[in-house]
Amino acid sequence: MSTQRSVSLIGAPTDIGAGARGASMGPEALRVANIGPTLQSHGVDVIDRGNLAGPANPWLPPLEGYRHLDEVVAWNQVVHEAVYAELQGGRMPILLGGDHCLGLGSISAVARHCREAGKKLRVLWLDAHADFNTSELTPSGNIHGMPVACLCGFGPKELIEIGGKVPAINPKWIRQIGIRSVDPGEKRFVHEQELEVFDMRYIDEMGMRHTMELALATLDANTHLHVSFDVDFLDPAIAPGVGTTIPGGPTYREAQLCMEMIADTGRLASLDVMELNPALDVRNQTALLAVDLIESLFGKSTLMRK
Ligand code: NNH
Ligand code: MN
Ligand code: MN
Ligand code: MN
Repeated sequence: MSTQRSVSLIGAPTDIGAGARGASMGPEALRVANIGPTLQSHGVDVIDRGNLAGPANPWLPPLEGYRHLDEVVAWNQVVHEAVYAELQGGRMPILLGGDHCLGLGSISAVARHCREAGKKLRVLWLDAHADFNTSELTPSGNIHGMPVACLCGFGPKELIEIGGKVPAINPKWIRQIGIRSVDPGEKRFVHEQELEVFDMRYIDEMGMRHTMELALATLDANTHLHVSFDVDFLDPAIAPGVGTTIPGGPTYREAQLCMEMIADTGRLASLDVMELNPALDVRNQTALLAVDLIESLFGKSTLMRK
């Protein structure tokens, strides 16, 4: 079994859910880093659908625990429809973020597609953060810290209902990898909901190989694998171009091995590349690194394998 070879790039140029401005420029930075032609060079059929449109960022303080809730809902609705349409058309959507609040629109569409197609779903959440806050728990009101909770049914009605069914997904379908910054209330909630988290301590002690073996265990021919890649997953020494850098992330090789082991499953069926912030980057290096890692997801490896 090999990874889907028809890909659609979908740009979502917004920083509506973030605490720093600039992720709205992420899609263009990934294009400047040659994401399309690079995938094509690996034999992938690539269509760039261009950018989605949504409301501007009014940059207001939180209201009842949420910043920009109406605008976040509007953006997630357009993302949901765009991702769903690609899946129904038999193509792999790659969402170019944009901040991570849009993981909700993307993954709710994937979940809807899987329900209708009778497929199982596994979500890999590669991130420094658990993104499991609610309006009561959040220290910031930024909705990019809440998409996983929303997907599991904890969040405002307008957001959690985007894919129709509530909750969109079961916490048991998620594996979080690279986590090293969780807010106090969020931490309790992660334990309560029994999220399966491979935090940096786990990766330090057990290694990326063992971590990925567990995170990818029990996938079968009927499983749709979704990867939600928050670029702040990576160590800031190699990936400075994100709004919320947290030290102690995966090195270049650890990140490559993570992607290579995902590629080896042949199950990757949808992808988000989120939180890239060109305003904070240095000569587009974080975008170039993200493209390099995405190449590995599509089977680039140091030496030819079988
Ligand atoms: N946990 C913090 C919050 O909710 C930060 C979230 N920031 C992220 N998440 N970049 O991936 O405000
Ligand atoms: Mn499908
Ligand atoms: Mn995130
Ligand atoms: Mn993050």
